[in-house]
Amino acid sequence: MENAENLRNDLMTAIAGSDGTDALEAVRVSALGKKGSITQLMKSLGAMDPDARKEAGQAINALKGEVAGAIDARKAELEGAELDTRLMAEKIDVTLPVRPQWDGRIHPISQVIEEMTAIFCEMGFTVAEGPDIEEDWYNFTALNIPPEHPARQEHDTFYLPGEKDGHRKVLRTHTSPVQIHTMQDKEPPIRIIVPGRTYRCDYDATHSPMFHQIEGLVIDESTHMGHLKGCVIDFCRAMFQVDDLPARFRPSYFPFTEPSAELDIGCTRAGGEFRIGHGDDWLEILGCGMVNPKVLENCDIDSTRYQGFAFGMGVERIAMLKYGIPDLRTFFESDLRWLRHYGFSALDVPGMAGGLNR
Ligand code: 2U9
Repeated sequence: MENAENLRNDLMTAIAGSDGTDALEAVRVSALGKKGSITQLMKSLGAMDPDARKEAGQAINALKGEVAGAIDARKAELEGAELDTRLMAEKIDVTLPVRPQWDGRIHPISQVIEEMTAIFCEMGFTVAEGPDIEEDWYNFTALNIPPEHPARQEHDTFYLPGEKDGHRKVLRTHTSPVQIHTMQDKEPPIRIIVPGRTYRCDYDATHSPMFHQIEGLVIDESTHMGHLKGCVIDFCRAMFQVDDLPARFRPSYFPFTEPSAELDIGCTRAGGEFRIGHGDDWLEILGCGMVNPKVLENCDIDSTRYQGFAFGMGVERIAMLKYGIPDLRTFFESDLRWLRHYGFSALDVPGMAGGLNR
């Protein structure tokens, strides 16, 4: 097979001489492609007598394997060299400042949660967090909302598919299950705030199926309603940066607090302008109350020794009021123009008195 030997030498020279993956591919097609030289040799076997065909067939197969192996090895070599050249040419100067047009923005929800956290942490609270998916007992029963309680209907709960034993987990409808876990796991005194995502099956101009709450819980031996009132009024004054912000409490009802109240703050709607502060009008801002002793007992806390207060508010609502964002639905549309307008600079670090003077 002199023919085959010449072909082998020619192909090996061409493979070694290929200076790029495109040139190498051309060599591969010229040898092993449909009309390639080795393929043609294979086809010529049909015209040979059986003994010659056997010998030539083995030689051509060996040649085919050798050429394919040489092509693979050269390909790996060339790809490695091409990658090296590209990496050498690519440079990135990590010391360059961020380009202003690529500057990311902090979402108003993140900003407002940070502002609230800064205020409550200054008062001595710490932050607690927990899972979005909860057992029914933590979301409802432990909070004095037993099955068939009308408050369950108000919560428009998202249920997960049932487990084998028939019980269903829920997407938490408030952040309160985190307080239940904390009371089970820690001894009083407890002073926590719980920011986080919550879910209710409701969607219109003022409701989103996913929204955010921040709740607070204080449990010790002597905390009373006066502490609750001072805490939430101080919070509102710091949050809205009005030192003498008028406040009033209205009686309310929640299964997990007794007595319960809602806090209104002063505002004005005169002449089409809306402003928080002095005025002749009121705006509901949060709910609160003294923790129901039944809830303490559900967490194995002795309600004859310990007592405390709790409060809860919607983060979107506070963000809309503080920063004049008119439509709740825009919060989660991921519209970059909206985020550039209402978002915050990463360097705009929230503190006790930060945020309004932009
Ligand atoms: C435990 C005990 C008591 C949390 C509370 C409210 C009042 C309240 C709503 C405000 C607007 C939720 O986002 S909203 O719809 N919340 O009015 N939340 S007291 O009370 C608790 C929580 C946990 C163990």
